[in-house]
Amino acid sequence: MEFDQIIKLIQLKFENNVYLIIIPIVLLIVTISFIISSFKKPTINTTPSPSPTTSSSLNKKNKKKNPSPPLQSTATTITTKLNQQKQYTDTPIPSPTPTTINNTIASPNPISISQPTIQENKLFFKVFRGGDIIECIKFSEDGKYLSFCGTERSIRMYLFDSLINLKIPQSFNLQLPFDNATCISWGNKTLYATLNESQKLVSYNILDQKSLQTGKSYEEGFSVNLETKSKIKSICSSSQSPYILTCSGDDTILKIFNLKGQIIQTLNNGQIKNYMAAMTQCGRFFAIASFSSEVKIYECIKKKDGSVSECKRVMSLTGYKTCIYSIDFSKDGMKIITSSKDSSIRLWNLNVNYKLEVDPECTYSITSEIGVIELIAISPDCTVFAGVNQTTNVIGFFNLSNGNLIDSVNLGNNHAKVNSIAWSPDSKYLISGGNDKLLYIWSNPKKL
Ligand SMILES: *[C@@H]1O[C@H](CO)[C@@H](O)[C@H](O)[C@H]1NC(C)=O
Ligand SMILES: *[C@@H]1O[C@H](CO)[C@@H](O)[C@H](O)[C@H]1NC(C)=O
Ligand SMILES: *[C@@H]1O[C@H](CO)[C@@H](O)[C@H](O)[C@H]1NC(C)=O
Ligand SMILES: *[C@@H]1O[C@H](CO)[C@@H](O)[C@H](O)[C@H]1NC(C)=O
Ligand SMILES: *[C@@H]1O[C@H](CO)[C@@H](O)[C@H](O)[C@H]1NC(C)=O
Ligand SMILES: CC(=O)N[C@H]1CO[C@H](CO)[C@@H](O)[C@@H]1O
Repeated sequence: MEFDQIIKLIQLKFENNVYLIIIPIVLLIVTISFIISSFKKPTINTTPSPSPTTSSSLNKKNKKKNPSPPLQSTATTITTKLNQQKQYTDTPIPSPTPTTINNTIASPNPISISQPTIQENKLFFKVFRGGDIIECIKFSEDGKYLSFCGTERSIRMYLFDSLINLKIPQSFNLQLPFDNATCISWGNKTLYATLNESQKLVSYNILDQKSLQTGKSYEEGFSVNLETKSKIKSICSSSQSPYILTCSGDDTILKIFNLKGQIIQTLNNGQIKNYMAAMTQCGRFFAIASFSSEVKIYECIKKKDGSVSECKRVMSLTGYKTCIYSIDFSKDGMKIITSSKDSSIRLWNLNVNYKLEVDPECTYSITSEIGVIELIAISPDCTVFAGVNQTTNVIGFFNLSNGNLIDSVNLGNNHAKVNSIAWSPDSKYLISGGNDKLLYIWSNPKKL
């Protein structure tokens, strides 16, 4: 039945009380359109700016443009934000000034935020940036910095709050010496990175906001040779952990460094190929996903002075028949989730008496509804986990308590291969990034 037919019907029923009908309908339409508009990214200006429309749409697209000023910005606030950003940028990224004032930006390095185009309710927004492929995304534990690296000569740092709330986010880059970073990880106000060509482990002390405003945002720390030719798959650290763990892929070597960058221990996981390592927040345990069907869990013993004396294998997750692609610990370290080549996802309870050689119990094993999951991450609030199928580029959000799929998004083409995902520490957002060089910021479907 057509809409106007319905109206007619209602009108017939109520005879002359037309206004009684029209007013509620108008109210309904207004409410619906309000609901629809509230699904869109809040910072995007929906109210038309007093200047010509090109200006407002240009501002939108230019939000991420680094030091080059938004062309038509009439608003003075934009300028202030730009100045702010300049202070946060150690070395401004030279970006050619766009020559058009159209919606499409002529610059080859567009850095901007777009309105949602896919799965509108879940995509909070996406960030177009001037960089290349994104390999690794990590949040600082306090959620202040969103950092990522990839095929570029710098590690990018966004002040996450400004990325979510401001038109011009505050950011700076950590410059890398003729190299690209493959993995990054946060410690106590320190960022650790592994470099691709020089095979080094490097550290950067991230200076606080006050120092940022004086222009200096970081200091270089140590730089040590990893002494491996194999590609580093993971680096693990935390503000509480007295060590940094690196996990290399082909030679299956795990290296444990103290926070000064001195090697403490070298371990061979001996499982043909390592896919990744994960560590508990406090650093007491770490686990390795590998080509073998067994996940080995190691414990690191602390000495009285807080440093690490030794890490040794204490538990195993067994029962799989295929290789394990990805693992993640819950924030409290009591659970671990695993995803394997046979499309199964298993949650394990680690709260067992492993000293009596009791192995962790499998809480559930489910078959993933989105196929094989190669990246898995539990939300910090321990309610959902996200999983990525890197062939279809589907990101699924699952209920952690039973493994049910809550929601999914599909990036759907091979150029968009997702290489990394990271939860914001408040569990509100999942960030993904990969071969399409974009950062996607997804809303946690449980928090919508
Ligand atoms: C910009 O807009 C003008 C007029 O609308 C059009 O002639 C021109 O081709 C556009 N330029 C680009 C790069 O889209
Ligand atoms: C690392 O180096 C290899 C070649 O040595 C290259 O194929 C790969 O793209 C590089 N990765 C990054 C992130 O630069
Ligand atoms: C982090 O470092 C600061 C000093 O730089 C220290 O006061 C603080 O206790 C450290 N936090 C942790 C969790 O180790
Ligand atoms: C992703 O999912 C599809 C469909 O379930 C499956 O065919 C594919 O094998 C999965 N990806 C990988 C890497 O296995
Ligand atoms: C997750 O599952 C639990 C237990 O079945 C249920 O109580 C909860 O509502 C579910 N959460 C979501 C977001 O589906
Ligand atoms: C070793 C090295 O620097 N590799 C690449 C890092 O990324 C840039 C792109 O920004 C490439 O040009 C380099 O070749």
